[in-house]
Amino acid sequence: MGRRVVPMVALAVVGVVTLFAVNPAAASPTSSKYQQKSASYVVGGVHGAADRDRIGSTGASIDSVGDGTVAVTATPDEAARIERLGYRVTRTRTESFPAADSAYHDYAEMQAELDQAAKAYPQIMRKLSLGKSYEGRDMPLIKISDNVAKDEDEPEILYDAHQHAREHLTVEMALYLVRMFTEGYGKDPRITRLVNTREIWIVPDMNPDGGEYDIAGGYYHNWRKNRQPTNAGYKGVDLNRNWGYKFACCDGSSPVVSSETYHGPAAFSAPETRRLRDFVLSRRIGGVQQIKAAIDFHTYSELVLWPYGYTTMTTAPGLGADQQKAFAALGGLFARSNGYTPEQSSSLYITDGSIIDWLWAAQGVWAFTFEMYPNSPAKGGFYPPAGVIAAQTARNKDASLMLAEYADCAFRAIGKQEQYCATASSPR
Ligand code: 0X9
Ligand code: CA
Ligand code: CA
Ligand code: ZN
Repeated sequence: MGRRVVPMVALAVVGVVTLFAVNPAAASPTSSKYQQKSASYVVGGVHGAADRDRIGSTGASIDSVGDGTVAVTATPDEAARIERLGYRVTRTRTESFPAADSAYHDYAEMQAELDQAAKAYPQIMRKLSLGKSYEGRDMPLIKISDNVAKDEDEPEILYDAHQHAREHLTVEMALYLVRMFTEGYGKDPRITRLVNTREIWIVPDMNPDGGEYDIAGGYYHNWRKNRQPTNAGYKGVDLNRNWGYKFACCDGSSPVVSSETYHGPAAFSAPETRRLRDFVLSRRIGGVQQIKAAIDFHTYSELVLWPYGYTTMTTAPGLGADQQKAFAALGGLFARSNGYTPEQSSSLYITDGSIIDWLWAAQGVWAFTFEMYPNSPAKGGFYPPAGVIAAQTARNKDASLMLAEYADCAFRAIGKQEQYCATASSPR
């Protein structure tokens, strides 16, 4: 283990890790535009469309309409304006990060930033929903493309984040990608071409319940799993052991409910994995999976990983020699751009029921796991200071773009596009 930190084994030093979590010098803004912090409020005394229009005209976004109430996302200024119009305004209780780490987005702040981006870029971005988490939180789904309202015949890409609750930097990564594709459109030619020729799906928060629990009470809980109760009173299924390919096959997960890698009673027993599975299945059109490539973001160890996780064999059923070579070639390209270490996922340790094994074996998606910053517990482990967010998300810009560029023909990475991809030869 001298060469690098193995992520799950890093659990053993959890006590040390938390010490690094609080760094008073760390808070620093991540991006220009969305820095006024929005929050969720319930507005009372709302009796019809005219009231809702008045509330909306303050700039607040109306998230849902209740009986005499509306739920809104608003900045403090907007909330004050709504109050001055004569409505009752109550802050919805949500968890937030410790003060030193307040540049990290909690659930409400993430939703607010996504709402604002969707409002600012209606031509190319839509905020949709995967459905609800176990505790009923909405799981946002972002689509970015030209003619975003239309399902066009363009290679589709999936970026998902935050299967593991304490891996908060991955939510920042997803928000970075949203900003990169929206703010870069029409400015950066590479981004513009991708938005015009791809359909990009971003799932910023696969585990909203676990994420909020992890920061509850103003300190970190080192929580990994979701928050679904098990039969024995313990809570939580490891979402990245709950996927339906070779589920629980190979000792790469645990049947013990209290375990950090508890795989759940059955594949897709967790609502959160079901939600993303159902979405991915819905992208199978006329028997052809539209999503061609994916990155599943985790922390930490600075690794680029590819299938399979359930076996250390480099080729296996559904993973032939050329496919393996293409995975390794792409992984190598990504790793050269972000400075991570590239390897087959099982060279870390065996994982069964992980998302990338399912995406590849069941759906043919060129799926990678990125383990982000840091590469050691001494740099913060799962809780690096907020000051690193900007650099450590931007670090994956090029690799994320390359994934989207190669989505039309991954075999181009080994020069075999003629053989395998018929007409495709370069990014359109
Ligand atoms: O164990 C995991 O799920 C990932 N490491 S973490 O520390 N973020 O929990 C690694 C998963 C890599 N393996 C596969 N994706 N198969
Ligand atoms: Ca399009
Ligand atoms: Ca499409
Ligand atoms: Zn993880």
